[in-house]
Amino acid sequence: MRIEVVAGDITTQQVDAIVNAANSSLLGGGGVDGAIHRKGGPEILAACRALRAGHYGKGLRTGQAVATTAGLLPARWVIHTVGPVYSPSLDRSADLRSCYTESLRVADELGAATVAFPLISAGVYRWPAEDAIRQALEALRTADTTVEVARLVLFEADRVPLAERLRRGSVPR
Ligand code: AR6
Repeated sequence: MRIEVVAGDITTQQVDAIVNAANSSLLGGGGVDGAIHRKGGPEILAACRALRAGHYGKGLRTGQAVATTAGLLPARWVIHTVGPVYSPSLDRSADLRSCYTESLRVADELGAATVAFPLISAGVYRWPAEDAIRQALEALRTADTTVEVARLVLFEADRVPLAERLRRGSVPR
């Protein structure tokens, strides 16, 4: 799988699937979740409500992923995942990496070849950006998937040079 790092807005990505940093309710929120629902239109929320009425009655667990239509967005699907809230005392990084690998597993099931990811947990959930990038790249690199391109879309353009260096493996811990 090719890994790309770009600056931008996930809602405009021309890929098969975009990933949403959702919360367990699946019913929307702020940040990237708010942007996806706003630009994708009510079809996405309707699909999320249907999930809640069915298999996901208790919501989506942290580190899990599930797909819906992408509504009016250029992508075909939105893959919703729930990142962990950052904790300075508990290591929740396995849950964070699971968001990436579970999203790729769902992408495989859909037959999506190109998938764009936001920097999961790095906003409202307060994960430090550099470590969030490291966890994302580590999870993507080691994933067993048929996805051909994984694109990490950074809303904060000033994070791209560091992310590029980490992607190339030129920054030690
Ligand atoms: N495109 C790409 N990245 C974006 C966009 C966008 N349009 N908008 C924000 N980001 P966050 P979390 C970046 O807070 O930390 C929601 O309320 C943002 O700058 O969206 O996982 C959910 O409903 C940051 O780097 O997600 C949950 O309750 C990254 O996306 C909660 O927030 C993630 O920030 C999830 O928090």
